[in-house]
Amino acid sequence: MSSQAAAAFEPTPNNLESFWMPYTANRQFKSKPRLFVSAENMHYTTIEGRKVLDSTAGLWCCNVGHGRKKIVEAVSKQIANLDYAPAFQMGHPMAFQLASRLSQMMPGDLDHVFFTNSGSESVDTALKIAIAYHRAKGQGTRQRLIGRERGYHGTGFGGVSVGGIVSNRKVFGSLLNGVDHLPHTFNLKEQAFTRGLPVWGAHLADELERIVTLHDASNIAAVIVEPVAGSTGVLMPPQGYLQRLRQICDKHGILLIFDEVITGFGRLGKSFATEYFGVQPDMVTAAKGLTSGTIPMGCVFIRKGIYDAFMETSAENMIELFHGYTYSAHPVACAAALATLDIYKEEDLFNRANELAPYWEDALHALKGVKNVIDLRNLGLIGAVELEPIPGKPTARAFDAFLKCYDKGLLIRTTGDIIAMSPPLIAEKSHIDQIFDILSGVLKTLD
Ligand code: PXG
Ligand code: PLP
Repeated sequence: MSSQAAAAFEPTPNNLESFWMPYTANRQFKSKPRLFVSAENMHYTTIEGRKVLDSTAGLWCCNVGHGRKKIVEAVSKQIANLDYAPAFQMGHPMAFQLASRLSQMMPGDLDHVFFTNSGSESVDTALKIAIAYHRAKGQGTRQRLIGRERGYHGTGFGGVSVGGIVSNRKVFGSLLNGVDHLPHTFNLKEQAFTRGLPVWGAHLADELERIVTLHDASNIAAVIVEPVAGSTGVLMPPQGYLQRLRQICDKHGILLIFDEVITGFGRLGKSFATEYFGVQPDMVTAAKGLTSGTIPMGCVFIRKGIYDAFMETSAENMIELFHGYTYSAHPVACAAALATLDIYKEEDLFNRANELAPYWEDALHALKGVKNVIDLRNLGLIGAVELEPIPGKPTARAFDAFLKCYDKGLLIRTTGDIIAMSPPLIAEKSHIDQIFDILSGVLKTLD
């Protein structure tokens, strides 16, 4: 063993420096770390032994709550039995079982599933399939991609390119070319304090016609949108907006992709937003709730006609799609996903979320009139509180709220000056009461 390798095995002090944390104010964090060491049901436990109520399902992912025995057992059994199987040119039975079960959750012919390890990979997968699909259909000029301002589609170059959050884009160069953005659908003046879907804004879908006129439909592959925009601070689609996007895409032969990384697996009180809104896209990207955050895994749902186009245009012994990941359909992730789907079903969690949603809405909107609150938005078990920024110090007020809630035993999530919440679907009314008690108390103490 080289002396350098040997040194790596020496016990070293637990130095916080080496880990470059993702999407984190590293220096602020390392000066006053916030560390979780365990979790059960609705609560985390900090390294100091304090309980913290989880109003965010981790990062929008732990939909069945924490420490669920069924998942723990399934994963333990699987890792002992088959730890890994090559993802390319080999398979294992659970991958097929999982894909079949997932495809039953989707309407119509959205019945093929491609596995990834995250939402970012799901998005890049869907964008690549869209471009390759048109080529397989003899329309190889359809290469342009259309995203939306304020959209979040993960951190791959594809996802950042179609995404529309300036800070995620501005220092990363020219990104993908051939990308346009629809306008976002938020308008504080028209929509403030709306419960559920805003009435104003469906006309913004018509901007797609303008982009089609500019480039011609023959050059456009796909439109990708989040049915409910999450990361940017929770923006609801105006009534009729998604239906209109579907109509315009149909008219011009453009594929419609719904990015359901957040909205999938019960967040809106239905299996997917696709079901909630009754709009069928051509592909759906998912991750997070697929394994309730326990093991990294994502997937893309793909309509049969898209899959068939690849099968029909290549020789039978040839690879039809040159794309995939070492860990696509990882056996341990499949075990976690199957156990998670069992829990959703056994505990009827999507309906449970649906039944809890009005209580959640009322609790959220009771914050109207609290100091600095300029908007409240909700759908299913998603809620957002938008705060008036401190002049010259954007994001500071919400971050202060985050730190103070954490001290008082509540985990919230902030983006800009917006607080976003999305509790596990197992939440009780008493948890909701506690979330808003702590939050309103903290908001009243802010500058
Ligand atoms: N698409 C959407 C719509 C997402 O919300 C991704 C893609 C990327 O997924 P991965 O698994 O690669 O992170 C996401 C992820 C937040 C927050 O607080 C949101 C996400 C991730 C982390 C934090 O809003 N969304
Ligand atoms: N980089 C190198 C050098 C690799 O060999 C591979 C996969 O074989 C990758 C990146 C991609 O890794 P993954 O398949 O886990 O996405």
